[in-house]
Amino acid sequence: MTSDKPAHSWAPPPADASRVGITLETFILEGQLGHPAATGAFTSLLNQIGLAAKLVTAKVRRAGLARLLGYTGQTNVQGELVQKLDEEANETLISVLGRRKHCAAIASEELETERILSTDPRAKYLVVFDPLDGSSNIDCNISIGTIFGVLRKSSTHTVETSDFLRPGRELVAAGYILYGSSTMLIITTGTGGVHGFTYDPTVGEFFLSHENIRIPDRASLYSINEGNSTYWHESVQRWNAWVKEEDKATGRPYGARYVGSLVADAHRTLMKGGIFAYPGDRKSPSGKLRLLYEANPFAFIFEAAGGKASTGRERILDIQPTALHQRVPLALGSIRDVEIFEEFVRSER
Ligand code: P6P
Repeated sequence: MTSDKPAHSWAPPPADASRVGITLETFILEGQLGHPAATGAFTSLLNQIGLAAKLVTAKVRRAGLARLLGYTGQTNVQGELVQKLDEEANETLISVLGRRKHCAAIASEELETERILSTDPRAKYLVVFDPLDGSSNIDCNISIGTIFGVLRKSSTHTVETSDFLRPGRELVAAGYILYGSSTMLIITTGTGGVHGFTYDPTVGEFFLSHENIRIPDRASLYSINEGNSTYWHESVQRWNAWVKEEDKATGRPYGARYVGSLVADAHRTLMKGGIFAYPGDRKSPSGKLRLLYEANPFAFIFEAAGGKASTGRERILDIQPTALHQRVPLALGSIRDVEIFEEFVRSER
């Protein structure tokens, strides 16, 4: 393994006066996301996602008071008990995205199959989302999040499942909302940089707070559920031992961080660098995370921020999906840290 010093965490550039107070809506309207084919419809769709984020954060922030915690008693397509907030967030996103007729259809973690929202020929976009990721943390007030990706509709016929089964490199936008100590919305169109907006509940607006986020090339942090180590393939066990060895030249031992909420673990990794991994193992050969609405959006974001996302063997964004809810092993983070992880996986005996 090469020895290269880990870089420092990304820190937002000093906000100069001209950049303070820019709202998400202004930033999108001014095409500052750098989307080459920015049209009114695309702008409108992204602003609708911003509205959905405000509505969901309002529910998340008062869940305990509005007795939204707990379970509905139903189970979703994943066989998981649906929490009331999951359902609320799912319905909010569907309702808001259906209003302006730019979104032809959605695919959600909470729905077995796609949902057609508009057959209007002007509806040019498809949206994939996990409405409330990390739901197992909802009742203990740990950070959770919404993950989304936007595809351009590639066919003229009414949307079918196959319209969603496209490699993540075809996304035209992706982002997430993190309901943490503050609510943040992170968004990218892939080419125009990755930008963070922090929600001010006193005025009900997302304000630009982290312009052009770049992930450090490497950092001494790793994030993985070590409770699964008995099931890991031997190469992952060797990697896990390697990050914990002492070697000052490569910033080891790495610090361990694990929330158990993908949006929280991924956001910290984006901001500070290092690696998040949910690998395949003997128990779950394809890992746990979903390709379409978890791995692909984050892979799109991390590559746009100068990071890397792979299964350990192949680029996430090149995977040809075969099913809406298929799982995929995920190694996400600083380019050098993911490369080191890949070197171990490829050395599997
Ligand atoms: P584990 C939450 O349920 C989730 O889908 C992701 O948000 C998170 O990264 C992962 O599962 C955590 O899984 O097995 O470590 O509890």
